[in-house]
Amino acid sequence: MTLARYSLIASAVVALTACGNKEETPAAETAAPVSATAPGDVVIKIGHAAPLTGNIAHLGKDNENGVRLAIDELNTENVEIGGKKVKFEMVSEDDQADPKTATTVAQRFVDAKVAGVIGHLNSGTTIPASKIYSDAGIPQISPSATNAAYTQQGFKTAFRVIANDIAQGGALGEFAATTLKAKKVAIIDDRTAYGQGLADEFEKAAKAKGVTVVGREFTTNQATDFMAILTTIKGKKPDIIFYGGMDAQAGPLTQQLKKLGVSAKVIGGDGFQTGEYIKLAGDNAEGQYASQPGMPKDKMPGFGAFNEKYKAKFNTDIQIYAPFTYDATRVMVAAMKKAGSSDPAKYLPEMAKTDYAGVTGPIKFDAKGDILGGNVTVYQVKNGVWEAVATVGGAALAPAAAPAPAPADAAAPAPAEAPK
Ligand code: ABU
Repeated sequence: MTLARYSLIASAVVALTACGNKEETPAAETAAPVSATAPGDVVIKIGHAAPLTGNIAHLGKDNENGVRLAIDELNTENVEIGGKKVKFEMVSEDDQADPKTATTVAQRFVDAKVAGVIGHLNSGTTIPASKIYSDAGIPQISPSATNAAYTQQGFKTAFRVIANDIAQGGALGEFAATTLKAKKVAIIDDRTAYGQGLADEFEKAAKAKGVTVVGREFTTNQATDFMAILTTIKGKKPDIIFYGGMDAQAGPLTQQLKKLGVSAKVIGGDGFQTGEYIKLAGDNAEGQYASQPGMPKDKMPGFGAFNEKYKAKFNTDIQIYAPFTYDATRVMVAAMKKAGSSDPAKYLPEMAKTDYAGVTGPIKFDAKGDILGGNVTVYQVKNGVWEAVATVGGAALAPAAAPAPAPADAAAPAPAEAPK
């Protein structure tokens, strides 16, 4: 439901019931029978933000679907918080993957008194929005923003349920050097917080393993024609080409490599470990590599059941982050239940103490709000689908076919940093 629609309903609530909140928190209000809730239910609003228009709207919709699935389920579970029956309502906003729009959306969420926010999708939106949530004391869980800076700002409200790009870039650099035995790499990024940050981490890790970076080129997250930079790169004869960015660019870039007769393999991060990449890259998708933070999907404890529920409800395949938005929503609600309140000030301390068995695996946070023990899986396109080929959990690369390593530090004490 958009904020505009919510506002209409909220006005109707005031007009019809002329009653105030039953729960003494800013994050909940009594719903009128205009929604799917029963009269007297306390309604807790949870914000969701992602690009719902533009060239990665398919990923934003996927994130939104994960939240919707969690909330629809929760609303059948007779959840009680602080002894009162509650219903949850998603307030979903389009941040257009644009940092400025994201801050406007964040302020709207604050004004709407959401209890918490799942989002944003992109690092470039999550980071500026996080300051607004921090100032307002509203807990935020990003399911997908992987730039390390998000949780390095000292904000007690910032959490993420996915490993960051220090882990992901390090894993990819290690994989390129050790498994692919690359000697020369070319690097391209889209100049976003995510694309550039991941490329920097990859470059650091690859160089540390003795790989030579023969070229570094830039594009944007709106580009569609990469022939000029790919022609420059072709002349440098790299063994592999790293791309830091999203599937909307990685797909056409991969296809254009074939037109230029470049056979170097493409490798990158979670921004293009999607079904959409395979479609966009066409017949040159086969054999390319991309990683996703987390264990291989077939080793995620709840992925199979989640996948079935998702397909049945939305009649489409998961793109990538829906299981993470689903887990993030349930983590937030679990903290509210433990605190006995949806008041952000009251349940925020429980968020920091999270110990949750999610469909993506165990979720605990370190002192900064990053997931503890988050590992990274490298996938390759084989016969037109992504197949896990290696998992990095801690320092060592393990074949994905081997038993998934337990999150190495899941039970480790949090690092000695300022507590959240
Ligand atoms: N993690 C890749 C996509 C989202 C982002 O970090 O910008």
